[in-house]
Amino acid sequence: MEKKTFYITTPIYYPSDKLHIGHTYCTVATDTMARYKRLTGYDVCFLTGTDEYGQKIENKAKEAGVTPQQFVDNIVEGEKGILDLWKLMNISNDRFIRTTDDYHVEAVQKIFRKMYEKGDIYKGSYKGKYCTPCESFWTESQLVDGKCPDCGREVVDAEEEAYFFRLSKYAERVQRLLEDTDFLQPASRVNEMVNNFIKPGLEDLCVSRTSFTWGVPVDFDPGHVVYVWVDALFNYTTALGLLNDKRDGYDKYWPADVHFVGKEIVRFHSIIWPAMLMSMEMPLPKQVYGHGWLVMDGGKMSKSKGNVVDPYILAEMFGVDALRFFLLRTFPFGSDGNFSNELLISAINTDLANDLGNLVSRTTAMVEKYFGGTLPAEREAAELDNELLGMVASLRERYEAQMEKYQFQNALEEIFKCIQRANKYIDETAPWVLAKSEEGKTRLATVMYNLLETVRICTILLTPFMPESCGKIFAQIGAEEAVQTWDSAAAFGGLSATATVHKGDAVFPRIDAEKALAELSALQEAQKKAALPALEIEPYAEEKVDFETFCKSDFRVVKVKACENVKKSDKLLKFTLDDGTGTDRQILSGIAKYYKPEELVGKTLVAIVNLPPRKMMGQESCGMLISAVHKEQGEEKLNLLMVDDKIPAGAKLC
Ligand code: ME8
Repeated sequence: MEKKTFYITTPIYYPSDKLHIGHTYCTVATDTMARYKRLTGYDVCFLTGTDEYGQKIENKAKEAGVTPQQFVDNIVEGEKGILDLWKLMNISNDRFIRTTDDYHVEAVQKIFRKMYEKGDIYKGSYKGKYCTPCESFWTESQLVDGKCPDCGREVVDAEEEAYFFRLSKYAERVQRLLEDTDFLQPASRVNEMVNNFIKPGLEDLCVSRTSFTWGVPVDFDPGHVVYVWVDALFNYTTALGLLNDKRDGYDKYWPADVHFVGKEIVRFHSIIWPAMLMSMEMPLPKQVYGHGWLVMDGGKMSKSKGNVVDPYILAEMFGVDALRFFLLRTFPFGSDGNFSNELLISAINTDLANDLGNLVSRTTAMVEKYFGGTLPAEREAAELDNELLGMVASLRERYEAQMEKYQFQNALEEIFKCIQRANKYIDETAPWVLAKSEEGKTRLATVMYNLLETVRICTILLTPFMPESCGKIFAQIGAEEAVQTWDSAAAFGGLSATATVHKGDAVFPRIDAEKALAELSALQEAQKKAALPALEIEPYAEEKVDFETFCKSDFRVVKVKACENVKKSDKLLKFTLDDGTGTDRQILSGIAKYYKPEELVGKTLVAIVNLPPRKMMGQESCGMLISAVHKEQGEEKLNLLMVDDKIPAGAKLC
């Protein structure tokens, strides 16, 4: 019999910057779902990829002094790029699409032409606002405080000849789709779409641009490139071979079972995407699930805010599986979650090290200690076993109900209730007491078997979340492949009655929270610093100074006779200077952070000497020493201007 199919996608990511933990969150969730569906027997197609066109990428490439293609190639394929990250995170995608792939470009051109020939795309003129970072057009009325309603950044005026898609024509059908079906999940997102976007009147959508060139060219009108969202959304179908013969699987996998997308792009997926598919007379995806954001102190992570968290650092410190687990255990998928290093460490220590890790290591250690690693076949059941056995035997059903609703956190909660119950069962049955007498051994073997079976069933259901670690646990409890299956998770009794365990290293070592937090914040700080520009110099003054005014400034060479810190001031140094007049000059300068007084004595410097004297900390300063200032990796640097010692004190600079 042919397997049932399941087609699941992540958004395709913009390769405009390195990806952060927020992107990883969505991809890990999709991967977990894909693995779960494979486990339950589906033929899964899991697609992810990159969305490489648009003005934002063109601008970034220009800033970096490379071509847009070079720019995206580096972020996608380069060291620690997107492909590397998905490999590190053990992402099991079946396909990867890059929108610059030629088959995609050609298919998008055909799609655009088809909608044009049908009359759903027409030529007009666009006047409005554009948010470059989001690649979104807005009308004046959609702006919030004059800024982009999605990201809150400045928008720019845009007016150009453009093609439009007749979104308005599909408004009613889209509204019915949203209100009358379970197309958009969680259902709480439906109202926002209908009330904010459809009810006020869906305007036709501008779907081409002429002011830049990094996009799919409209083949029948050179100079126009296809709006990046039109090109991007169709990736879900071109990757399956729609209107191209380089890929295949369209008939098999389309329509998608679910698109996982972040909440800010629900609008594109639940309004624009179905409308375009209606125009193309194609089947609609079965579901769009809008997940929440990982936020830091209430705000979305973004490179410009400097609050992004690097998944590489976390995965290297805590392990990939611990990170995958944390993301889905800690935050409900449909809502926002506040990321913190403390939460991550607590999930590892509480759930993984304490509850799961301990259960596995205590159980295998006891089977080794009391039975030399292999259980005897005799059993002796007791009333006390029933609660645990009942809970574990019905776990798969409760887990499945949650997984089918994409409620990863709840599914894990069901598993951990069983794990906690099993740890309590150890305390209740007190194996160390049973082990003391020969008569207790049969009962002890039963207790051990029940624990091993609990571990086995929980591990099967945890596999989509932590594939590698679950493999290690299976090896420790001696579970062969045949008893790692979905079917075998439905009932107790999978392991042989004379199961053999192989105690190994702790699968989830406990983290020393204080040490790890200190290390993490040092690493994250260093990374933040490294991301700042290596060298920054002050912008040049726009305003001109006339020559006469400039000539009024009297710059002189001065020699440092003495220099000391000013009492009660962290900033000020007091200089006694030979300025060539025969009378010492005193200047105070706020540079104590940069120099020790003794290192300046004897140096030949430059000062402006005709500034009016002023008092600082009760002392008079007659002039100002000239320094050069710049920033390195965000840090202020200052260097006093020092000149050749051969130049006599008092020499005028001109
Ligand atoms: O939107 N928490 O690309 P993108 C959770 N190219 N999810 C987050 C997140 C965070 N802090 N930050 C980003 C695009 N994401 C388009 C998609 S699909 C046809 C085109 C999620 O790289 C975000 O919500 O800006 C989105 O779902 C995904 O990462 C890609 O974001």
